[in-house]
Amino acid sequence: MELKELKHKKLKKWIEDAVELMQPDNVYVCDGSKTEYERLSEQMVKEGLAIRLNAQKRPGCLLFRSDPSDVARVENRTFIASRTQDAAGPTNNWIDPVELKQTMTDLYRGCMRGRTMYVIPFSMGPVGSPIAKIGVEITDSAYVVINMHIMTRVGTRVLDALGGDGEFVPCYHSVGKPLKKGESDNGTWPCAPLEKKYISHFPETREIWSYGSGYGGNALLGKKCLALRIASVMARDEGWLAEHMLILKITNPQGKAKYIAGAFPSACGKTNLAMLVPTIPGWKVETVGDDIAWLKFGSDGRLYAINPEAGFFGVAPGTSEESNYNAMKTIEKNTIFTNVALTKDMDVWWEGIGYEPEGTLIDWTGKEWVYDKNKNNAPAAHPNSRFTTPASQCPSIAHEWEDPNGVPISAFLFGGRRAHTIPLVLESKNWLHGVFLGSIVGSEVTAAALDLKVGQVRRDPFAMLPFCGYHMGDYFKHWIHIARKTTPDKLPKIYFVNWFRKTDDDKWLWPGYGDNSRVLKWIFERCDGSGKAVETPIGNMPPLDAIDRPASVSAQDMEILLKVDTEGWLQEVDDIRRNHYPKFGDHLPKELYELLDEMEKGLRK
Ligand code: OXD
Ligand code: MN
Repeated sequence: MELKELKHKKLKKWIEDAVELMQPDNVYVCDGSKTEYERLSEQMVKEGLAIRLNAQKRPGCLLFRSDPSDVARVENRTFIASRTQDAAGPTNNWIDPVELKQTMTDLYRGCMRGRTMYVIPFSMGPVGSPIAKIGVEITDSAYVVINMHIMTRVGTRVLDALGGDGEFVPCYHSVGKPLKKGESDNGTWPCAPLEKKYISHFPETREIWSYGSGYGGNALLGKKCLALRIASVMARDEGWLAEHMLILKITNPQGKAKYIAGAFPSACGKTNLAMLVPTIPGWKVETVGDDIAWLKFGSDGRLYAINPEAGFFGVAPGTSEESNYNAMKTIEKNTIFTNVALTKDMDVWWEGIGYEPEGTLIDWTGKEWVYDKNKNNAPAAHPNSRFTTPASQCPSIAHEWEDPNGVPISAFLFGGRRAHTIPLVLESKNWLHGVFLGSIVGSEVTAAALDLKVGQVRRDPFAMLPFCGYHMGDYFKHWIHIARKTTPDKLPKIYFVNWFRKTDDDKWLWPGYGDNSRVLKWIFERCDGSGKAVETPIGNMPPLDAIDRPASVSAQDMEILLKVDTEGWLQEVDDIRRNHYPKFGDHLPKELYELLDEMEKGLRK
């Protein structure tokens, strides 16, 4: 579509202003068609940016290799530029919005020279759903366009829904590498150096400005930027919830179904849980979403969730037939792989795929790589290498995954990667206590990527630390207040789970994966009014016989998994009181301190 054909005056003016600033060679409004996807894919193959994979083994699949400086979300270059620093809170990077816009306007000036500006109208949520939101991303990356095709609903149908004056979230994106006359990328991934990367959010005006990175959440602006950081602010203002949560459907042998949403920090197996294959006979788990949930109250007073995304942007390493059968099936076709290894027969490979590679590979940096049983060489696939794949291809996708009204949620899960102290499962005493549990979520650092010691607990409340667009203390308040919109019996029950307990000699106590269905079964039964529980100072817990024990777990280990570790919890209390809660200053709801005191008292009895 031509720019002049656009009916929406505000949108047209916004694009024209961007064209004047960024000075692209061409402007192209995306229609979202398969032909468009194919044409751009072919163009990138020709330019040497993409490799077409084996058409028999991986039909419709592409492989990209990014720049080694552009392989992940850049939290230290992500900004919440609210008018005041206090509004962004202590856990976000803040720059004054006027100053930041000035800096970025200077970077954007002429940034698309030699390139095409793509205009991507996209919907987060089924087009036309009362819960959905529309965004428009301007980008100079064809890689971003084809990824957005999979991750969101893109194109003319979105412009139709927008009409002449509908609301949209404007999103600027540029890889930050203008081309001189006659210059080309020459097959190398375009991006700007780290200190020039900015992933910026302006919560009051609901704008997103991203510069310098072409990768994942930095560049696919519907995901973390719109659906979490900006949407969390909208949700606070409009009385709903935008959460870093998977959504799954669980059905018992009698055919009764319930929906569960779960928040886990990155790298805790959310995608695996969302696509789990139960090990208990007769139970079924289906997928509604694997990363983000938007929740609103229905007229019946219950919370309904939609998955605002249309695809999965999953971590490849560790994904295998055993760990996630459904993901492996989903990515057999029409999938974009980024930074995985390439085999001789033009297929993909990564660490933890479940089999050894044959012969020499090409690693994610484009170099020859030989498999070493002793794992002495650097990984062939980048640890954060990804697949972008349509949710509709997932064998476990629930038929109602695109229901515009969402699915009614019976339970929320909060969890992290904790080797000690946190039991396999714990039920909150009530909503407020559930908010308390959400506020203290922590996960052990798995790689020395951050400035933290491996094994050290990083508190990540509600798994929203990198994704909340405002002060987290106020976010806790929002969670407390939202309960007033309905009656307690209509609210989801809240659970703390931990699949990652270890023995003192570093062995897993719980098998995880499909066996997590045993814990989901207990949660299902609790929500159904039949499951047994005992009250403890930390919450309600299943008695030993309430969870079907897998054959690989001894009765003794089950006792450890379901025991209240008084010493460990007292250390938690101390850490929360000293290091965690004080960060939020007087924004921290006093009710949460009261619950901390109450828990400590109970543990010392
Ligand atoms: C993700 C993340 O990519 O949470 O989903 O980091
Ligand atoms: Mn995520």
